[in-house]
Amino acid sequence: MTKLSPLQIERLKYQPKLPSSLQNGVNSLEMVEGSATESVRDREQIKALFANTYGKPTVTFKSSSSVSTSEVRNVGVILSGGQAPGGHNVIAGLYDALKSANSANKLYGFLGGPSGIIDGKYVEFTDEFIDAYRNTGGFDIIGSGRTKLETEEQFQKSLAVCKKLNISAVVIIGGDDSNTNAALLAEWFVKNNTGIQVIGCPKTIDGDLKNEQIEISFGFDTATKTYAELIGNIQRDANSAKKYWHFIKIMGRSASHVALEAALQTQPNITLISEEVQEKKMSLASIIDYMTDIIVKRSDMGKNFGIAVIPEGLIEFIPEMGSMISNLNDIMASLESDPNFVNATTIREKFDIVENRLDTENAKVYNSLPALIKGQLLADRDPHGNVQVSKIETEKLLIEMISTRLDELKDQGEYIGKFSAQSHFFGYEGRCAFPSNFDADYCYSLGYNAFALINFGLTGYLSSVRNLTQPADQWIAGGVPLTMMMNMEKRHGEMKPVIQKALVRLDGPVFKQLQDNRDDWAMNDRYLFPGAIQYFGPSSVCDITTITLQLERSKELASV
Ligand code: FBP
Repeated sequence: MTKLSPLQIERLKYQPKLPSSLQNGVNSLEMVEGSATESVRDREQIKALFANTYGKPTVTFKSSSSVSTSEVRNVGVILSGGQAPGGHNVIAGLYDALKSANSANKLYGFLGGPSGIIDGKYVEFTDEFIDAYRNTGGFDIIGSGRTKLETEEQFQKSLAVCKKLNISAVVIIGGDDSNTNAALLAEWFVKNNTGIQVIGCPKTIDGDLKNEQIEISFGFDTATKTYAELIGNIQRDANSAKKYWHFIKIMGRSASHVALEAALQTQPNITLISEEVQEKKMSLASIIDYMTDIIVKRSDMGKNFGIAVIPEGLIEFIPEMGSMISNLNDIMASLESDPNFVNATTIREKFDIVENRLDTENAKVYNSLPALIKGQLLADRDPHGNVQVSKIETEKLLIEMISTRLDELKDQGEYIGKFSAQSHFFGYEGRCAFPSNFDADYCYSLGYNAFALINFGLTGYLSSVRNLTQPADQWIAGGVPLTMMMNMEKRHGEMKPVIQKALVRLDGPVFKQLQDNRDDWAMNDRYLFPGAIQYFGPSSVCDITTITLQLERSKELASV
């Protein structure tokens, strides 16, 4: 028998909470329709591409005193993209809802992400199987992957697999790109009269799949708490040894929500926010000046130590870098099949091929970077055409450039301190942590609610659970049409329909909290030490969600 840790044993027993509307099961529900919806941008193009699923209303569920019977359904579920704490609970919630609606229902899990449905690789879930994964982190129950579902051939293969298993609905648990896949598949299934429904669930630690209907994606709560614990520990170490500057890059491929939330929980000396860098058109040189200035001033106060938090996606938001990377993405798409590039034997040859193809200004920017970063920028794109920022060591780039700047200042007699830096990257540490109580409850509710959407015959919807800063029984369950969140963006050099990413709003209350405090935090050590995620104890400690969600919700409620 597999040996379990004491915490594993305790967490398996945790019973996640549900919104009161879902507590009597999906057979005692009433669906309330909102008004018809439009996509966030590019309405005509999105409408034309999603002729069958566009414009549907949002829906919410209310518990009903009448009990309906539910026809037998087989459902397939896919975990897609990067891991996020709570994914197993989405599947557990879906399974429990499906079995409580009709014990003859079956849930299949497709293995290894979207490729599982294409290749027909699956498992059938049983009580025993699901029970071993309740309230655990990770996606290892069936694995995940980043295959992009978009071609006719992939859709045909998926249909054949669904027909073989008599599956009438597919649930895709994923972020913006994966739910774009869900929208495409939903549209194709309707267009081809297959009768198969598709429902998405909002996953990503990055926290950038959100809008008025989706308050937060799952995993953000646990991941930010995990990073905040680690940053707090490093702050204690820095404040004890007083000899290192710690440069901490934090995951979040594009938006800086994770870095911002972790910073609000820990109050480090420097926090960069990519969206601000872009808005203020800050060059790499001006970022170096900003950070160097704080380092010098702290040194003048006798403090040759500190903490800098850097969002993972920063490099793409620095205007000259963003332009160069976008040019580079298009070039890389065309070089994928270029034998000269593919067969180049040295990295120098690859640099030369790329530099010759880049526009003049972009070539200069590329050329100005250290070889380490130039090489990392050439790494394979993800299947959606994005540069893999987790592989670019921006924290090291900043350390190197700041060191050089400080040496210059030393030569000019303007700096006499000592700069010794440590670099860190916190990403994978948080993606598979035991879900917080919040994520355990939220995920279970999202999965349970996904089956309610299926039971009402909906397709092309994202499972939505709102009112999240209130106790779980007051959460509002429902669904949002996926097309409502879409716009057209360039991917792999072509315009494609995609779900719009929610970036940090510089006019929002969350960024303002940082802005109002950062000068104080820079010079005076206001470090907070959040410690490990709490599962037991006063609800203000163990059930409280992120500062981001609390500030955003209190602003929304104030404006009602
Ligand atoms: P998702 O958007 O798929 O949830 O993934 C987010 C993320 O964790 C990013 O924060 C990170 O840049 C990326 O995945 C890393 O991807 P990989 O797991 O392929 O290294």
